[in-house]
Amino acid sequence: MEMVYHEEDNSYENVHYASVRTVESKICSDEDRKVAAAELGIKRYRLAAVILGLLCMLQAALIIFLLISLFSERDEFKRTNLDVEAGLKNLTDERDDLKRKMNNLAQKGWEYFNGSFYYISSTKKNWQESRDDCLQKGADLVIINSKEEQNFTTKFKKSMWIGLTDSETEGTWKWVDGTPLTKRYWHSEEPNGGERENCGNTYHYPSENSLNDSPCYSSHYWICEMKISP
Ligand SMILES: [Ca+2]
Ligand SMILES: [Ca+2]
Ligand SMILES: [Ca+2]
Repeated sequence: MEMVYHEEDNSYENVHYASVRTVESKICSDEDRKVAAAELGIKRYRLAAVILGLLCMLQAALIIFLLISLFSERDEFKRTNLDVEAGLKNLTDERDDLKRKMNNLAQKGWEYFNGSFYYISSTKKNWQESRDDCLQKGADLVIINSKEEQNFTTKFKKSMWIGLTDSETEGTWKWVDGTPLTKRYWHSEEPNGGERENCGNTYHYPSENSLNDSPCYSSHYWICEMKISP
């Protein structure tokens, strides 16, 4: 009988113990969930903080990039502006220099026509002396490039040396800049002097086609040309 009592008592304790374990287990489980939830919350906050930090860094990098670009563009603009100002100053200087040169030439009796100034001599010299005079003045004997320029030379009604010669190769007429004669304004039956006449002039000036070949040693007026525009 006593044994039964003990067995029942023991059974009661077992049930009670199990019940306590269940309760404890339940309490532990709730606490774990709370702890886990808290940890999860902390992790989320950390993640949010990291993302926020990265966004801030990205924003800062973007601002720095934009500032660098802005400063670079400003510097480039400054450089371009300086170049433009320098170019403008050069153009202004060149214009003023050209004005002074033109006024100076006009005062010395040079005549302007279609991009060049022309000097008509008042004395006579041979072809080489005439050319030397033009070169000394910073010009050369005229090179006739167009019908208009040809007509311009005839209006002075003088037999003038021009920058045309076949001294190098008989029959091959060249201008003083080395270019070959292409537009021909020879008077009829000219050139006719062969090896004796190797320099060109405006001998037949009453005619539109005034050019003639003459002996280079003969004396004539001369016409210099100084190009102003290219
Ligand atoms: Ca010319
Ligand atoms: Ca000749
Ligand atoms: Ca001739």
